[in-house]
Amino acid sequence: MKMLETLRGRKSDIPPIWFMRQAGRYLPEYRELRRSCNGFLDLCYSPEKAAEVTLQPVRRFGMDAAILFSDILVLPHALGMEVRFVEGEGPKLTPLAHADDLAKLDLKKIEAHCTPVYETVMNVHASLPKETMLIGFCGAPWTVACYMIEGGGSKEFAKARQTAIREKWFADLMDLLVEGSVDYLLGQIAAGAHTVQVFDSWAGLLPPEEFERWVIAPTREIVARVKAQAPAVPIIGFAKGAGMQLPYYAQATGVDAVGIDFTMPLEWAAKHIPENIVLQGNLDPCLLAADGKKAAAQARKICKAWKDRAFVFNLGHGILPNTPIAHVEAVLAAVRGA
Ligand code: 1CP
Repeated sequence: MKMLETLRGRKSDIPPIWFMRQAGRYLPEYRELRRSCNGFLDLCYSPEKAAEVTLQPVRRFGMDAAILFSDILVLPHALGMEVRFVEGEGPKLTPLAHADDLAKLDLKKIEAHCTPVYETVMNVHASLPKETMLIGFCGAPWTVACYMIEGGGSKEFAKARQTAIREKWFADLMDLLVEGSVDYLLGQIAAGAHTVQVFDSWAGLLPPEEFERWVIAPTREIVARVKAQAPAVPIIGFAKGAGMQLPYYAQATGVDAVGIDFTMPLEWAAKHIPENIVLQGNLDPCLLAADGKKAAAQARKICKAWKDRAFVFNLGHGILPNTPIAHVEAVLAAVRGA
């Protein structure tokens, strides 16, 4: 398995490739299958359909990895929160506002609630080509807490940030999410995930002391506890927007690989991320959607800049729904040297 070798530190002339959010609305076969479901969460909890969607980008593009089709908000849903996905608007949650709301969340619900997700992992595992890696994932506690407190997406997550500063119960919420994330990742690993990625999409919102407390510390704990049970499973951390804190994140959390977002200078990342950490990234999803030729040229630049490192070719954030398939093909051809 090429990507597994890369995650263990092996360099290669042609890097393994997958794209964040590679199963999704830019694929006609996804849109078609999605029409047969009663909403997005229904798809996440349908083991056959979710497995099919997971496999679509592998079949179409020969990606080196499949990422479980699910969402980071499945965990709060499993804990007992109300979560809905409104077409065109994104996720809506009944926000946590008081310490009392925490008492309603129950770690014991995760196993039964997530059984269909683990079944999806088993289904994908059974039909995946032998050389293709299966990635499980969760949201990092900070990012998941942002949605739980804000009640949905936001540019600044100002309510979540102020809650983190003001309320004692925020630390209890984070502890609960660490516990839940460990159980959830280990469940996916037991079902057949070969690696797991922790998505901290809103890591970049925090000043240094809070970055330490709400990004580094919980991620370090999750990594240590997953590794204690599954030492051979590599862990990828994606702390979007971490900027100059990323080398510290890479070293302090114990992850094997770090996602590099599209704002990071290539040479800076190659120079400052510790040598023993694998790089993953970082093509700009807007460049990919806007211009296939320029995206292919940039893809070659990434390969050149990181040729002396073990790295996984990816986007610097999730693929956009309006991305033309031809642009994806142009980038894959560029990376594979065609
Ligand atoms: O079908 C649809 O219309 C729903 C769109 C959609 C999809 C395809 C959502 C709603 N989630 C997903 C799948 C998903 N989400 C995957 C698996 C698919 C794949 O990668 O191939 C993964 C890994 C995620 C992770 C996720 N969900 C993140 C972390 C990564 C990132 O993009 O930063 C986040 C922040 C979410 C929350 C979420 N779920 C969906 C939306 C639109 C959002 C963003 C909400 C917002 O902040 O505006």
